[in-house]
Amino acid sequence: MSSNLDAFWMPFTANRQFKAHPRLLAAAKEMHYTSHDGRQILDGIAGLWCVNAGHCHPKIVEAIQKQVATLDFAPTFQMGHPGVFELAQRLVEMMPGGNFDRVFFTNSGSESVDTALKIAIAYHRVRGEGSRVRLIGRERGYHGVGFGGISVGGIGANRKFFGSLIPGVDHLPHTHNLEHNAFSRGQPPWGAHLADELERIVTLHDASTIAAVIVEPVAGSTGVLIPPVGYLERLRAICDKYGILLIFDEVITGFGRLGTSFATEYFGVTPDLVAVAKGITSGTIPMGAVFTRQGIYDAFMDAAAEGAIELFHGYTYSGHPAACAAALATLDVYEEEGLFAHASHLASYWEDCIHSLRGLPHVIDVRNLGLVGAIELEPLPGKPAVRAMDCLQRCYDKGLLIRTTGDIIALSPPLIVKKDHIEQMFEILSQVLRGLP
Ligand code: PXG
Ligand code: PLP
Repeated sequence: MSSNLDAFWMPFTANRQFKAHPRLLAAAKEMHYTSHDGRQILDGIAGLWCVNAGHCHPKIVEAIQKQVATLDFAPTFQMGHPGVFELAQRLVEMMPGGNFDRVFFTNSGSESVDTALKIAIAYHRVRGEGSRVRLIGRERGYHGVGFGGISVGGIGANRKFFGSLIPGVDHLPHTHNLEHNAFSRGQPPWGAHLADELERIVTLHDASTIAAVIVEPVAGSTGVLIPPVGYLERLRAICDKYGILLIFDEVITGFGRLGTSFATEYFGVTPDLVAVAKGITSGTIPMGAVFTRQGIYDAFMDAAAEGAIELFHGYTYSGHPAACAAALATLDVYEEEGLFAHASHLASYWEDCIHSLRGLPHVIDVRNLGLVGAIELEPLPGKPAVRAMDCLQRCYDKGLLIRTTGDIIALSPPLIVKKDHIEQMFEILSQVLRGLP
C-alpha cells in the first residue's frame, strides 16, 4: 500500500490509531471482503449494517451501471424521472396494511431522521396545532449526526461537543438492564413499564407542546437493545392518547434485518413516520427515505393553495436516478431470492449459535433478534472499549469483520448468510474470546 493516509479525516474513527495500523478493504463479493493484503474477510456486519443483499450483487451492479450511462442526474425539484415514481410506489406497497401511502427521499439515515422530525413539526402546524414543537427521543438512541438527530439521540459523546443542540427536546429512559434481562433470547421480558415514562414527560410539558416521539424499534448503534415485550405497544398507546406522532427509525431494522420487511411488521406496531436508509439500496448507492402514514401528506395538501409548494424541504439528490435504480434492483433481489424469509428461517439457528458464547471469558450478556445480535463484554478495569477493540482486531486478523461500540460486539450479517458462515463466525469469535486478556 503506497498511498498516504493523512488527508482523509476518518468518521467515527480513532484516526491516529487506524493510520498506524490500517485495515483497508480492496474488493468484495457476496459474504466476503478482500483485504488490501489479499485475505478473505467474512462480513459479520453487512458492511455497516447495510449490505443486506450481499456484496457486488451482479443484478444491482448492472442496474446502476445502466442507469448512470442513460440518465446520470435529473432534478426532482419541479421535475421528475420515471424511476423515482416507480420506486416510491414499490416501497409503499411493501409496507404492511397499506398504512403508509407516501415516501420522501433523502440520501442517508441522518437526513431521513431530520426529514421525519421536520415533517412531524410541520404536520401539526399545518393542522393548526403550531404549539406542538417538542421532540422526545430516548437515552442511548442513535439517529445519525445531523443537529436534529443528535438532539433527539441519546449518546453523550455524540452530543457534548456540539453546543446547545435544538431546543425543546426531552428523552425517555433507555431499556437496557442486565440485572433483569441478561441473556434473554429474543425480546426481554422486563421493561414494558419504561414506556410509561412518556406519561411523566407529557405531564411535565403538556401534550399540546409535543410533536413527536422518535425511537429505534431495536436500538442498533448503541449495542443492539431489543425492546422489552409490550414496550413498543405501550409507547404507541400513549402517543395515541395525546395526539403525539410516533416515529420509528428503521435505518437498521428496515429491509429484512428482523426477517420481515420492516420492524413495524415484525412487532405489529404501526408508527406515523418511518425513517429508512442503508438496506434500501443494500449499501451500494447512498439513499434514505421517510414513509408517512395515510393522512399526513393530505394534511399538507389541504393546507396549501393549489400551485403552492406544500413542504419547503428537499435535497439536491432526493430520488437520485442512480440510487433509484439501485433500490429497484435491490428490491427485486430481496424478492426473487426470498431474503427476508431466509433471514426469518435462520433466526432461531442464529439465536442458538450466538447464545453458545454464554459462559466464555468476559461475556456478561448475549442478545439477539432476527439476524442481529450482540455480545456484551466486561470492560477492562479503567479502560472502557479497549477489550472490544482488541477483539475486533483479533477477529479481523482471523478473517472476520465485526462491529464494536464501547465493550459491545454487534453482529448483523448480509441476509444471504448460510449456516456454515454463521458457524465460522462463532468459531472465530469463541477462539478470540478465549484468548482475550
Ligand atoms: N438512524 C439509525 C437507527 C442508524 O442506525 C442512522 C440513523 C444514520 O444513518 P447515516 O446513513 O446518516 O449514517 C443510523 C446509522 C454503528 C453505526 O455504530 C451505526 C450507523 C452508522 C454508522 C455506524 O455501528 N447507523
Ligand atoms: N449549500 C449550498 C451553497 C447549496 O447551494 C446547496 C444546494 O443547492 C446545499 C448546501 C444543499 O445541498 P444538498 O441539496 O445536496 O443537501
